Amino acid sequence: MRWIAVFLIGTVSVAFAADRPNILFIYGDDIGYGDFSCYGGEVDTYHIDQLAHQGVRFTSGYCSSATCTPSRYSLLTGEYAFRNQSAQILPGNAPLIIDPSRPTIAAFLKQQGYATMLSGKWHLGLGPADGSLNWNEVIRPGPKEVGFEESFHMAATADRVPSVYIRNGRVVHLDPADPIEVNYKEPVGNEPTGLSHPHLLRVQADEQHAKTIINGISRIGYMTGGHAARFRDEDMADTYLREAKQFILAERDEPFFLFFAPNENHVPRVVHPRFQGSTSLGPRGDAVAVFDWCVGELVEALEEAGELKNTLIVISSDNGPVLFDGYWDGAIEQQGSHDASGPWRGGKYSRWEGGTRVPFIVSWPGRVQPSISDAMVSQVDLYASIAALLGKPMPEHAGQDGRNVLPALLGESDTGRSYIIQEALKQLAVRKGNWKYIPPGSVRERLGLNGWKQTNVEEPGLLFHLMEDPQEQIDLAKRYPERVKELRAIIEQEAPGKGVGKKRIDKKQLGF
Ligand code: NG6
Ligand code: CA
Repeated sequence: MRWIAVFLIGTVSVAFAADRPNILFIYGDDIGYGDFSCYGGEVDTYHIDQLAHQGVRFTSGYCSSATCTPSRYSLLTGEYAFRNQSAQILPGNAPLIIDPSRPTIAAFLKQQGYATMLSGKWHLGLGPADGSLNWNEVIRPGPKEVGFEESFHMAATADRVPSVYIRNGRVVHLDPADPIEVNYKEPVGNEPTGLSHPHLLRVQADEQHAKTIINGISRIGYMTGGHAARFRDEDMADTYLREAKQFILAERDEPFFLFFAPNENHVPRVVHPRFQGSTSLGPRGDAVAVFDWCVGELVEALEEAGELKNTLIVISSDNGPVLFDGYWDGAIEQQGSHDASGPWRGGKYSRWEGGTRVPFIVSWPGRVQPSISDAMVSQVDLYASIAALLGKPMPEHAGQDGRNVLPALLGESDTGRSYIIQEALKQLAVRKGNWKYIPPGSVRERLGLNGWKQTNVEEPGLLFHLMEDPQEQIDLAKRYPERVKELRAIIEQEAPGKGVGKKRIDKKQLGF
């Protein structure tokens, strides 16, 4: 009998290792469906394409919302962000919006014995609900309290103060003699702003982005102090990467979960000089190249650690693309024939497909066979699917909107979720199969340098057939009232009372 026992133990331990891969989320910012070359983009994203060719490249992969905070919220919590009123673009001094009693995917994986780390953008708020956060003391609650044992991050976005890095709850390189103060309502200290000192600016910005100048770039919000701690935009990708690589290369017995969330392709797009002009598409194209380079470096680190085969990598983005987003950086003028949204209409801030249909690539060299998948999957599903992979139940009060789409994620099935709710600035839409329904309200999108384009949606809403009409131009709502009824009922069921949006989008939803 002894050999049977040995055989069984052997099998069990092999299965165990294979089902507890390292998990790496590489989460782009404002990267559109059409930005990578494997999705038809004009910048050569060689490293991303390599992973896509060895893995599953999804054509119907979604983030949950057309802006950052809500999508990140859904990714980590497995809950649709429209359920949480606070999950909207946050100022840089907003309190933490994740309830620590609802375990995130990081908390869940930590519970399962994973080492966990965040390197990059956070933008889910920091500090207590009463707003009493002091940037010069321990910053909590934050990533640690919701499951990231290690963290190295900025508070919100690169265009929002405070423009510093935070490591494990402390501002990096903070000089106690030069304390930080942050204010989103009125100026603090004597810092030059974009409005008062436009001659100091390297990039001209709109009024919203014309507050405190850091590194020659005016930001949203005011800060003073923390001079030694201020980041240099040019070094940001290298910095997050260095921290992430250290984490990957650390000696440890347990598997890891790394959430790598660089700034690319968010504004301000001020990349390292070695990437400036590396593409013909201006700063926006250069930022895509930086993102691709980061992917290559992470893969190399995984190889060096001997972990590439046993790492489940997901590459995606938090919302669709935007060209002009507050800084006159030439993104529009230099885009040429590149279409960052790919075949879809709209982008960031928008309920059109381009707002939430994003690149979505799953690679796991030891397990996943190459394919292109049309299965519908959402970032809100990653939590439930990974729990299924580990063979563990989801914690109570967590991830209720996620579906287990593991077979689709691993390229073993063409079936994903049957429908998806799409959110933009707290207004909803639904896609089921090839049908897309946009209820009454407003569809907003950034247009050129002239601000916003707003489409008013009247009763009974808009209905499109995405296969026949990917650009969402031909409204079929009046022709197929039964279909409208069916899709509207899905929204009413998922979000009672939230089906019909407002005619004007609340400025609060835009973070100002
Ligand atoms: C908007 C900002 C935009 C960007 C966005 C957040 C203005 C006029 N625009 O309010 O520049 O920072 O918020 O982007 O202030 S996100 O990707 O983090 O959602
Ligand atoms: Ca974003």
